[in-house]
Amino acid sequence: MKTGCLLLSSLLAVLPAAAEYRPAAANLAARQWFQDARFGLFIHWGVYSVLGDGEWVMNNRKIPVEEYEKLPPQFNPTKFDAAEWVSLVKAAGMRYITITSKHHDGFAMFDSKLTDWDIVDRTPYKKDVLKMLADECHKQGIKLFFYHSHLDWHHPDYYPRGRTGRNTGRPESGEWYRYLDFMDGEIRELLTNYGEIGGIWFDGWWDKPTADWRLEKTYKLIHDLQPAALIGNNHHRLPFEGEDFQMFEKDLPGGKTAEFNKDAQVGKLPLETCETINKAWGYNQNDQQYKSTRELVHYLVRAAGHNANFLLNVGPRPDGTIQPEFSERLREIGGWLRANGESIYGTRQGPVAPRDWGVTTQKGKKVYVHLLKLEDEVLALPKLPGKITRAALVNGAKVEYGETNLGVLLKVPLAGRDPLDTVVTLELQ
Ligand code: FHN
Repeated sequence: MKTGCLLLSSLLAVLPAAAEYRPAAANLAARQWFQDARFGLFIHWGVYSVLGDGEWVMNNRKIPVEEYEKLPPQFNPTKFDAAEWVSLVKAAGMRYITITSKHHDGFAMFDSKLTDWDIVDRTPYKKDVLKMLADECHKQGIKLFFYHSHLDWHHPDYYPRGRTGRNTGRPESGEWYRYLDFMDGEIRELLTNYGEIGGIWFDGWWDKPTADWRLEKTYKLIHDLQPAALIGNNHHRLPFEGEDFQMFEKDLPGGKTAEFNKDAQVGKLPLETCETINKAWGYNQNDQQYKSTRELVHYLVRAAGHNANFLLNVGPRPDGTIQPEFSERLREIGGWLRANGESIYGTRQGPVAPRDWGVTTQKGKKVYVHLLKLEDEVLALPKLPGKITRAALVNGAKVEYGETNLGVLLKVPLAGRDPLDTVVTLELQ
């Protein structure tokens, strides 16, 4: 036993200690901005949209690379209008965009000098849509994040293969670290050629969970190029060293309702949860299962009640337009936020834990009680961290309340409730 311990301690002595990540002041400020922003648009867009069957079509239909390479010549998004997209984002009350720079099919939606497997070299459209979007975001004051897939079903050096992408017809060979160098090279391009970037949203680590992903090197590259850029990695684990926020997918933080979240624990970093409007991330012409605006507002509010941002997804069509079922809902959410945004933007989770009836959010001495599902006229709350000096609806109508040493009673008549979410503002002394 002694020998084993001696061997382990001497081995640990020679292993390079992972340098502890110390976020720059600009990064810490960016984290505060991120948490205050509370609401963003997720965009899954790629050549897969030509088939109208989601972003996993290459894997699900077992399409080999040489077949899949026939898609880009059919992708010509002549109706793409960056100003229209960013204006829709602002009309929705969103503060940032996270768009796929590269999804699992490996196709770069930007002009990469490291490969011709990209939108400029392989499509009749020949324009760098990420550059167009980045310029418009900088012009309209919307932060831009890039979703970048670790996993790659097209690159020959993504080898050994992972759990997915096993029917792509690639040779059973490849240089793993040459693939990582390629991936780091594209990350360098994204953080060099597109101005200030909000951050990188990684996904696909789970395809090879035991591989040496060399995350420390990639994360250092990002933070060296843009210290304020926030790194998130959708690995469904507690955050790794070097990450700046933690995301959850199709689940509120700690919800564990989605299979891949069963082991997910909530860490200490800023939080974000992402969800689709129908069921698909990438454009799916057959998916008509749209969530109602009420459901989407509830998701946004419940996320805020869990101290998390809400990243709501659209999958644009191959012509570059966003379908009306999505844009209508986004505008309706924006309408609710124009009246109630004070209870979401810049808040943190409130003093009362999320409940079935709703959640609380808080900003300074104001506590916002969000009545999402309350059939009764009276709501009992536990004691609050201060005496109430005022209770009112967002329209200013006073709310009757009572305080005892047991807690607080609010009386909110059914008449005059907001069908999406009735917010009661409590001012505490
Ligand atoms: O495989 C991806 C999927 O295509 C999509 O990008 C979602 C969005 O969070 N993430 C992965 C599934 O967990």
